[in-house]
Parts: sequence; C-alpha cells; structure tokens
Amino acid sequence: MIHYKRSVMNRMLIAIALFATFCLQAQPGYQPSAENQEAREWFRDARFGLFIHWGVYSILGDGEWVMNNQNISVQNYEKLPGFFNPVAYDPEMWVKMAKDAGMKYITITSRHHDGFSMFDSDVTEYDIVDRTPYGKDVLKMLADACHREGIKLFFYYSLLDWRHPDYFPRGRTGKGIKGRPATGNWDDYIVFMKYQLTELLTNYGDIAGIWLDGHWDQVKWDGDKWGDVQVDWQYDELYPLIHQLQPGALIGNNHHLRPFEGEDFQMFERDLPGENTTGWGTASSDVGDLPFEMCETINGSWGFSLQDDSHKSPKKLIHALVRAAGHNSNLLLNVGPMPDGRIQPEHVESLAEVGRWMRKNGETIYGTHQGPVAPRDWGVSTQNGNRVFLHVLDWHEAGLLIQDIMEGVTSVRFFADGGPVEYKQTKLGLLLTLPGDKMDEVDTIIEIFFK
Ligand code: FHN
Repeated sequence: MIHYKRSVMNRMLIAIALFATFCLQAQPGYQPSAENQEAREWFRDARFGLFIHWGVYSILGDGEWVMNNQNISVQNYEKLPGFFNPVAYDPEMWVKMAKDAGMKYITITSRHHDGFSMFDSDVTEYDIVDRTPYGKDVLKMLADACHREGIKLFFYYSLLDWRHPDYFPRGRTGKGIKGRPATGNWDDYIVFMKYQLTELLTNYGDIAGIWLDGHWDQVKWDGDKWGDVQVDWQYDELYPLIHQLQPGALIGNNHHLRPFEGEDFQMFERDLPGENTTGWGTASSDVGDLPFEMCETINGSWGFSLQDDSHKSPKKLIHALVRAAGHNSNLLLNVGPMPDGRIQPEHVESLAEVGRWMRKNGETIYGTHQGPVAPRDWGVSTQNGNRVFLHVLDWHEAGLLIQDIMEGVTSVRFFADGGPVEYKQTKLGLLLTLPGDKMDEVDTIIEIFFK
C-alpha cells in the first residue's frame, strides 16, 4: 500500500506549502500579474501544442483509463511500474518532433487518474524513480530538452486519483477497482496535491502552466447537466499556490464549466469553443473570454492503445488546427507514447506532414485571431492586422459569397502564390471567383487586405 517518505525534504515541503497556504488565504480576488498577462499573450499567439499521455498504463496498450475500464485492483495495478522500462525514450526526439510539427509547447501527464507519478516525488514512493527499473525522472529529462530547445512545458496533473487512500469520498469513476479503502482524509489529500504541485513548480525550471483534470469526478451528473460538487477542491488555495510559485504559469482546469476565478485559460475537450458535440463538454453559454485551448487525439485514444487504428489523416489534423484558430483557439494535439518510450510511427509521420504545411502556412495561424467571417462548414477565417485569411476547407463551386464582408476590401489574392483573386463587392457581400485549378485539396487560403 502507500508509504510516504518522511524525509527532511518532505517536512520542509510541508512547511513551505502550509506557510504559502496560510499567507495566500489572505489574498482575495485574483488579479493576474504582469508576467501572467504576458504569458497569456504568448499562449494566445502560440496556437499549436503537443499533448502527451504517458504512464505505466501504456504497458497494457489499452488507454489511460485501463485501471478503471478493466477493474484492475490496486494491488494488481501496482505490479505495472515494475515492468516500465522505456529504454527507447528520447526526449530530444520528442521535442524535435513537436518543433518540426510547428508546435510551440508540450503538455505532459505528470500524474494521471491511476495515481502514478511520472516524476521524482518526495511525498510518495509510487513514482517513476522509486518504482520502475528505469529509475529516471522522465519529466526532468523532458524539461531539460524543452528548455534547451525553447519549447514551453506544461504539466497535466490529475485531481482525481483511483489509488490514493485519502482520495475520499470516492468520485463517480473507479468504483469497480478493488483495494481502495473505505475511509480517507480529504484534507490530507489536498495537502498531498499541494506538495506535488510545489515539487512540479520548483524542481523543473520555468513551467508554462498546470493543466488540471478530474474535477468532474466529484460532480454529480444530473442526466442533462452537471450538479453539485461533493467535495471542496480548495482551488482558493491551490491556485494562489501555483501563481505564487511561478507567477507566469497559466492555470487551466478541464472541468467543462465557465472558468473559475484564478484560471488563466479555458480548455475544451474534443470540441471547439461554443460547440458541445460530445454531450459532456462545455455549454456555449459557459464560453468565457480567457484564451482558449481545444485538445484532440490523433487516433481515438489519449494513452497508447494498441488496437486503435483510427488514425486521423494529416488533412483532418490540419483542418482541426485551422478550425481551432478560426475559433480563437489553440489546438493541443495528443500522442500516447508506447511503453518503450517511442511515439507511434503513424503519429510521427502525420505530425511531420502537419509541420510541412505549417512551414508554408503558419503565418495564417500563429499570432492571429478569429477573422470577420464566422466559422462555417466550408471554412473559417483568421486575421492579423489588416489581413484576413480565409481558409476554404471544403468548397467545390466557382463562386463563394462572403456575407460577413460588406466593405473595406482593397485587394484579394491566393496566399499560396500571391496570384490575384477575382472579386466583386455586391450588396449581399463579397463575391469571390475560385477557379477549380487554384483550389488546394487541404486548404485554399485567400488573403483579403482591408483599408
Ligand atoms: O479522463 C481524462 C482523459 O483520460 C484524458 O486525460 C482527457 C484529456 O482531455 N481528459 C479526461 C477526460 O475529460
């Protein structure tokens, strides 16, 4: 079962965390610091990041929810770390792959719902250094590679834990997992998370943000909407602690609700802001005004899934990125590395293809915001200054009427070759002539200049 390390370091961390908590309770009303505002601006412009779901679950090749889905007892699941030996792990290669794909940041799971820490934690032995034959802190290695290459690093951190005895009351998930005691102390669990977040924000250099997940485990689902939370997550202490340790670190929480005070960006899972095709996502009325980030998988799984061959084509991935930008949102695109540390070759290839596209067209994505043409089935628009980029993703007729543009156009051209686009300002909008031979199979980008 669980053994805490009672080291001097541990006691020091406890003291730091409790002192910080004591001080921070006296800070009502969150005002983002200048550093934080600057980080938000950077984030808004970055537009593209790599999500990495990696943990001991990857050994079973059945996704990161395998403990819950196969009802694996705590005792049996605890055998997994003993097999985790990612000898082919090459953080430099991961970072290079992300960079070449045009990504500006990486968000990696430091601890997922299974409760296993992928970093060297002093407050539990259930971590990669203490329990695996590999014995190295993979997050430290990745952080060093990111810092060397100028890629920012976020840590995903699960609030929910299927193993920790103090994660009590239990939430909606993990009910079939045997070996979870029937008691626990919630406050101790919160203190445990504070230690770990303190470690993550102290031992890994500059961290761009913390990506929280699992809030919903403690929320009742009323059939058509989220109900009450049965615990106090104590965000009023967790958030200030994070901001105090690293003022520039952005906080996002995947609770699918309107952002809470203290958060710095709003995330959307497998849905664009304002859409809720999953049914359990964020209601359109809950879309706020913080920077947005949408996350998506390359196949259908977050953690490595051996049998999941539903890999999206590079074209589909590019469309996801373009549509996200056209909704003012970043795209955080996921890979689930294999247990030996390699990323599935299909995903490496697709990312390389997306990167080739970004090298040519990144100007129409990075640093842009949603343009004046509202997202449609056929495409979206992005904008930078007086230039609007119309991304025509799915249109097969010679004329395209843009009803959102009624005036102010000075010229229109194809972004790919700079060739002119024939256009006419009509009473109904801007009418573009799009000859078939000028259309790009992936994305025909039309650049519209305004006065
Ligand atoms: O349960 C997790 C899931 O495993 C994965 O981490 C995704 C990523 O957005 N978030 C949760 C589901 O909402």
